[in-house]
Amino acid sequence: MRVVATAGHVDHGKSSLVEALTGTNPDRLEEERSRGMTIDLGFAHTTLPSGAGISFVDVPGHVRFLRNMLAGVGGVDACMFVIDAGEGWKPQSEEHLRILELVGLAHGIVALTKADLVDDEWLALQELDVRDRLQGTFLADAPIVPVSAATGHGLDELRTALDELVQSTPASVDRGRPRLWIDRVFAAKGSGTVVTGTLTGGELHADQQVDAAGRSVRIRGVQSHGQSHATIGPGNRVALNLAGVDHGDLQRGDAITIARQWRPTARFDASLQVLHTLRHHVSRRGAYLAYIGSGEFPVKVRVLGTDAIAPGSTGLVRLHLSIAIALQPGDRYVLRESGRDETVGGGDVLDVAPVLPASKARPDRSVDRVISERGWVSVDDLEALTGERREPTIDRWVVSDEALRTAEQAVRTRVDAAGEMGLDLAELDERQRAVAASLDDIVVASGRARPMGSADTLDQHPYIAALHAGGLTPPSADGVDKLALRELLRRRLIVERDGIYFHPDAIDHVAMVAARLLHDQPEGFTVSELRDTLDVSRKYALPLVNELDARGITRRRGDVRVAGPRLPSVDAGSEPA
Ligand SMILES: Nc1nc2c(ncn2[C@@H]2O[C@H](COP(=O)(O)OP(=O)(O)OP(=O)(O)O)[C@@H](O)[C@H]2O)c(=O)[nH]1
Ligand SMILES: [Mg+2]
Repeated sequence: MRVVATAGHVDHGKSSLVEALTGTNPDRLEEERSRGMTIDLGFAHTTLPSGAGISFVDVPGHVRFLRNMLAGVGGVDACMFVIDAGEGWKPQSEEHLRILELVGLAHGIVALTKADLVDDEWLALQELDVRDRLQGTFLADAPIVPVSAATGHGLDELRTALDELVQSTPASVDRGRPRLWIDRVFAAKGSGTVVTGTLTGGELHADQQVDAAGRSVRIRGVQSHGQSHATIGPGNRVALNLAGVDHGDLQRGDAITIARQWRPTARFDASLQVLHTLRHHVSRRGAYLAYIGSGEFPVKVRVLGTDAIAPGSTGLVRLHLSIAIALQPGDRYVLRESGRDETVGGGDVLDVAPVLPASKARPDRSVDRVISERGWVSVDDLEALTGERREPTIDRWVVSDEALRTAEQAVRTRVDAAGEMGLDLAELDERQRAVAASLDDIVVASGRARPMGSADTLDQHPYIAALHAGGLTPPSADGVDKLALRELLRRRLIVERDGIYFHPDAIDHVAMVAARLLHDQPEGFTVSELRDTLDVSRKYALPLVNELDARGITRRRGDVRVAGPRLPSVDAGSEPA
């Protein structure tokens, strides 16, 4: 269902028109009814002649409530711009039109209201004047429909125009990244906290765990215009019943999102289009209010790349908020100066997490710029930062060409320096390991990276041969490279027990000797007996018998060794060695 906001000067008949179209008086507050003036946002919906549904967000026209108007127009698809045919163009006609342009609206129709109070000649004049003032704006070619909420005259034409508007306004895009800027929060009897807003970017569904202004909450129920839904798509007015949060903890301007998809930010770069009606430049630094989504945020502005932005021109700015909010490039904002109570301008969010200092930053919407400024960015981070999901360059990262070349060079240098043993992968960080694995000229095996073509000669290491020759009285490891020693052990090319290194064959041999001993004397043998049988000193016999115990070949029972579960069987045919 398309969501359409009203706009226009105070008392020009916006709310009356919404009521005439929908049967619902959008002025729901007691004070609004008694004063005959809209203060806060109102909501109503109806079905158009074609059968299409339409939702209205009715905004106040009075300049004092401009912040509420701004809260209402973020997230809507189109507008119904209202001008009193008798009064004609007024200050908030102008200001609302500028704001609608700044928030990026591209579709709308114009209603020339209270047509019953003027004659045809005046009506025709006003129509010409309005058409003139819409020149160069998104409403330049919009239909202007004379209408009277009092007599009903022109309502059918207006409905037809709204139908055409709804047909020609593109549906809200589903990017799988829902965000709902909260415009109302209240406690509903029996169901706890309820928030409402216009959903954009993706679907929400009941029982979903979502983020509400930094709190993890569960959606207990989803409604749109009083109807419950299991799932609701973007472009709809939505009421969410939330579990896990008090209504006092949330406020207009907070957003409902899926936490992992966003990187809330308090500092972002943006374009700033300064209204040509502003009488002064926007200078280097200043304090303002930024209107983003449904929220109003105090903000400090720093102009980028130049000293000031002149009225009617567009520049770049860095904005600092006092809290972090879920933004994405392309989000629109409106800037107002609270002191002077004037709209300064607005623009596009360009970079939600700028990495360059303000003196160097030249932001734009390019995703490639985000990648090249970071060098390395995970696929998930990139999506959270830009809304765009890219294929990874390497493993789970998107990497700029330059950063990749630098990393490849660094890894090659380190691998080359490590020599024939190769480089222990544990010495590289996650990114470097991914680079090592990706390089054709580097072989990664057994936890080490070696240059391709350098044969793995570890199994011909001289110490293996020396141990083999040493048999049961092997030479010590003095002088053998520590790294090589560790790798030889890890690959089980040699065995270490109690600080003595053996060839694996020596252990196998002793295992057979033990098997024969126990075959002859199942009650067990002592270390001395083994030592005598093997004809070695205690220095070697003890580690050997300990190794047998460790392997489960023998088991210690008091002073003797008995058969363990892994004792080899004695081949009756073979003679003792
Ligand atoms: N005669 C006549 N009076 C109208 C018509 N539309 C609205 N009015 C009257 O104009 C006054 C203002 O109408 P609203 O609908 O409250 O105007 P609004 O634009 O919503 O005002 P704000 O929300 O405060 O900006 C009310 O007294 C209405 O009764 C119309 O078509 N004909
Ligand atoms: Mg009103």
